[in-house]
Amino acid sequence: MNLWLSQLKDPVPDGLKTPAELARFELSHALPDPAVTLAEDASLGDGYRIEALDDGSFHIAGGSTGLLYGAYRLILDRLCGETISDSVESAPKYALRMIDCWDNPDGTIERGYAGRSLFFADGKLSWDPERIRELGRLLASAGLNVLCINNVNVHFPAQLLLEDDLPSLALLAEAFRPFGIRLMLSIDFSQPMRSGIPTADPLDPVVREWWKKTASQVWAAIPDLAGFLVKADSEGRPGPFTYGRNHADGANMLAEAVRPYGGVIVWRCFVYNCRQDWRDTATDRPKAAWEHYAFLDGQFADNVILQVKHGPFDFQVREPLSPLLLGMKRTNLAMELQLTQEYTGHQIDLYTMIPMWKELYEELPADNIMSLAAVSNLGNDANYTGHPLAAVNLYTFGLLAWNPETDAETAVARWCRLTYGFSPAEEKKLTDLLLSSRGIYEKYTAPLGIGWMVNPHDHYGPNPSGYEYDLWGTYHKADRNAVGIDRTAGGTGYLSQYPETIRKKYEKPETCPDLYLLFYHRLPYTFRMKDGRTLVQRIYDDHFEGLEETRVLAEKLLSLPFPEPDAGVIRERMEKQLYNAREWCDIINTFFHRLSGVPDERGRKIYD
Ligand code: GCV
Repeated sequence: MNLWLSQLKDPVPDGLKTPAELARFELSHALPDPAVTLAEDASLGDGYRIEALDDGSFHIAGGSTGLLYGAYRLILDRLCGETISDSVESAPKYALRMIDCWDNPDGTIERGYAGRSLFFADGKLSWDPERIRELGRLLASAGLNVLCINNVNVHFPAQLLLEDDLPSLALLAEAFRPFGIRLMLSIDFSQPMRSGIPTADPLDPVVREWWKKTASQVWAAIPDLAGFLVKADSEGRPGPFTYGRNHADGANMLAEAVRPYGGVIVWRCFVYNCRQDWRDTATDRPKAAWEHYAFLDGQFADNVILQVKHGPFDFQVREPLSPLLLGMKRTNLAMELQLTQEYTGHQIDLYTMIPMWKELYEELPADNIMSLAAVSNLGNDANYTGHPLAAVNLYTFGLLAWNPETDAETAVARWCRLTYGFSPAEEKKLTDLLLSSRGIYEKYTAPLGIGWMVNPHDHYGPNPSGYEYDLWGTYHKADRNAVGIDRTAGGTGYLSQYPETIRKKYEKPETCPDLYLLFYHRLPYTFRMKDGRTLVQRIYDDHFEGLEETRVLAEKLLSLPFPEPDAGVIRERMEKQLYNAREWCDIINTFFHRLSGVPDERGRKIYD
């Protein structure tokens, strides 16, 4: 199964070495006519220039990878019924367009909803070469170029990737090379201690030497390894704090070790107190990343990239843009998105992400970041993403990483056309349904930016107080009068981490955009929204509407002529989504009704 490339009938053969060779193969099989000539121009790198010549043929210039991206551009345009009439030039906005897999050596995937790992089984690297070539083709055709294959929570034996498993890893890197995809590895900050060194202190000369030697061995085996990804001092992972050092000390030490090979250190900023006492009101989790990193701006080596989750919490359905992405002007930044639907429906509920990403970009100057990363939604299910329609998130992420100005509707419509080849009316219908799916999901889950009302740990289905008295710093504090946390200057002060324009937009409940209202404010249920409804009435209305819109979504979606096996899978998942939406609607409404005692103005059924 080739998803959006299903019209490419000839599988990529074994034995191709470079992206330019692959470009020639793809063009000769998928686009034998008209003729296409290729000219390698290393100065263009990943970029390409395509010229339509008078005799109907095309000429592509680009670096080796640029030729491949140019070839896919021509092929996919042709499959979409489009043609380049004059000439186009294109180059990616971000040099690193990364997919981070949270795969474990035993073949499980943390927060994975599409089967088991494509890279590991039984404690070691293990892959099906044909599937790797198919995956490589999918990723390259979407413009993606870095793949971190192992979980940021590096559990043993993942450490062996830097040790005994290196030869095997080198073979996997070779398999991805013709697709222009470079591997990255998540590493364990305390790994030197496996070699008998009593510390992992980043300023200890023995530790520094160990990393240098290890890097030299790793890059000798895989000369184009992109770098290391590090989760340090986060949710129990080891890091520099143990030794009284800060994150610049930790990241820069590793950066020095990988510098001779052109490697980068991608250092995650997901650092917060995950052992918080719910009684402690002085700590507000969204403030944590800024407190740990903002003062270090300008102190990171130039081959360190700080990878920041798009919001200050953890991939909730609605979060504001992380203030770090706006405030660290002298640091290389990557924004981290999450394709795997941990909090957004487990690839059971339909949730198309590009509308959310476009909203983030409304506040994020594209130049503030240098890379875009996303947690993978891939697994070894036949269709790679479990829900066939979840593949739209992988494809459109690639388009956005190439060009953040990509229009959401155009991107989704292109995916629909490539994947299903429906009639124009059906394509429009599917595009609209996909684009509406995020808003629908948002309506029936946690209200107005509050987040976290999910079943703990598993993160699917409603549980309004599941995290309320837990250690994770994720509280809504709903009582009989009010709900939410005041994060303005008069409250926890989180909003003060932003530039003034943003502070002004959110600081007053009367003018704060509705969908962020309970993220920033604690408000009584009687609070009057801009449209005159009370807060609690808006919560009831959204949930009833979300459920009803899910019903309509299901009906319309299931009327489309999906081919098997997709049709069966979509039907089965849609039924589960309907059940989930009903659970959410009834439980959230009952929760607020019981607390507030306020009846629904429209007399709809809310359970006692
Ligand atoms: C890989 C959340 C998830 C964890 C994940 C973590 C992270 O807490 O629930 O599964 O761990 O984020 O991004 O590191």
